[in-house]
Amino acid sequence: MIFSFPLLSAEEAAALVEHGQTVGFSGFTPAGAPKAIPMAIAERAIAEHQAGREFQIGVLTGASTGTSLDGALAKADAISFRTPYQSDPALRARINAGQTRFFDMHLSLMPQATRYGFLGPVHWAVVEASDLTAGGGIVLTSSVGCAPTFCNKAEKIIVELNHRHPPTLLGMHDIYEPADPPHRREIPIYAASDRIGSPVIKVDPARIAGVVETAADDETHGFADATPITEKIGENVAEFLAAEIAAGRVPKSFLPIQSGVGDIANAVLGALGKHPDIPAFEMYTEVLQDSVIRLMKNERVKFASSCSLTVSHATLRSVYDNLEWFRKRILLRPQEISNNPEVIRRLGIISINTAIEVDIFGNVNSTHVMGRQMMNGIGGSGDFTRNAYLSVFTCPSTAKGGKISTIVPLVSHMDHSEHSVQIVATEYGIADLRGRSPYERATMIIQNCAHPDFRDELNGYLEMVEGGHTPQTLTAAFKLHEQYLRTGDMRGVDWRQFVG
Ligand code: 0RQ
Repeated sequence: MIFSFPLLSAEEAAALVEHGQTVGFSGFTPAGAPKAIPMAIAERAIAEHQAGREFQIGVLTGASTGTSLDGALAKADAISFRTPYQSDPALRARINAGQTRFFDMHLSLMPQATRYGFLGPVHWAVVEASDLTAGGGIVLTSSVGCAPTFCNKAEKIIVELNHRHPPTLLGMHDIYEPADPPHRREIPIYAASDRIGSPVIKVDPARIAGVVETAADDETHGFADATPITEKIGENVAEFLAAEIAAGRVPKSFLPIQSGVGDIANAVLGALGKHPDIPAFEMYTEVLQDSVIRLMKNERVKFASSCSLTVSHATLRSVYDNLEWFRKRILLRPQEISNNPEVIRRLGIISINTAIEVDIFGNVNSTHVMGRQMMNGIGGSGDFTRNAYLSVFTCPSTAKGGKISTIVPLVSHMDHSEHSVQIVATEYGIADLRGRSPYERATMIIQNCAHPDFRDELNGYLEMVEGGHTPQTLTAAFKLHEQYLRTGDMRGVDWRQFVG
């Protein structure tokens, strides 16, 4: 027993979950996701399938999880429905094969959608904890995600008590759930470091069905070192923001930064940290990567509010070894607060996210390859982009060895529209779309951001179009994509068939 909670094996916990039920798991990209229980549920699904019985569950999380959760359950064909974000190759393959229903949603909306009942009943909350208090206080681990809402909404809770995270994490989390309309009030955060909630998730102890003890690392990995291309993108963004400060459009004290996931995001943060004209800054973001911890140690990042600590094992260990120092500088919040539109607009966040492709008018595709294949999901990029003081999208100008231009006439799937996207940055430069007409945006994006191998082709498209506020030819707009799908190369599109 841990206090009055029954101690269970992972298999005993998995046996409580029934076919057709929905489970809300803690975890966010993939920090703080349970590991032992989902693996045991996957084993159970395999055994049930071998016995000729159905076994699938609905899987709700904060964001992506690791191989023990999304990976194991997908390989066991145990997921009927999944939301709001994923990045596991096995799950992605099932989604793109039409075998798993996936609902791609803004991460800030996940907790309220769960509370409003939009996603149906939640039968179980399975949450990773670093400690439990006698009164039913759950101390989370390296993320908050949607765990508070799952705990409050689910019929029953199972806790995975992971001894890899110290109980002294108490105080790193700020748990707050807003009231629902018509009773919602303002969220009283006026600075990235403001605390508004409780350090633990408070639940009725009677709702905790059991505790499974584990000692497993987060299934995070480090990021690749900056390449010449990601480094150049980072420098371009840093130069642009320094110039905005110099021009008086961004306060001299700078503004809090939100940064997406991945190698480009890591390189951009590194460049911001190095730039002599950018002062030490704060983060109000959803994911903290290794680069932020490094910048904190160098006193270039003063404070970071986030939803998760998605860092390498060595970096997490260094945080835990100096917990008193970091506790004053890092706060982990639920995703409906880390990604909250009201707070993002109030604090004046500069958002920096990565695109799969951008069109010449400034629409951004963050999620689908060639319009059809789901990559990860929109994640929090829309929460931040739509409400940012300045919204930036970065991407290399080409993909797949130069055969794909990430700058296209029309995005093959749209996540962020021209109305929300302000700055586009590639290794070639920056396009500042603020206050520009569609034609001006198009010439600027082609000139400043497109790879030289594709500039003539994109200009050719623009020259071919006759008139209209947004110069677009619907029959030709996907010609680059269509040629790539046919030949494996977007280069050398011939527009003559579309002219006259
Ligand atoms: O595939 O590895 O097989 O070569 O896409 O691309 O350049 O490595 O970039 O890892 O930063 O991911 C948009 C997916 C970028 C990510 C996306 C191929 C490319 C490669 C990955 P390979 P890169 P990244 C906060 C914000 C949405 C959510 C978000 C993402 C692979 O940033 O999921 O922003 N964003 N959340 O080759 C075909 C193109 C391509 C392409 C890239 N045009 N066509 N393939 N690739 N461009 C975090 C959260 O919300 C949790």
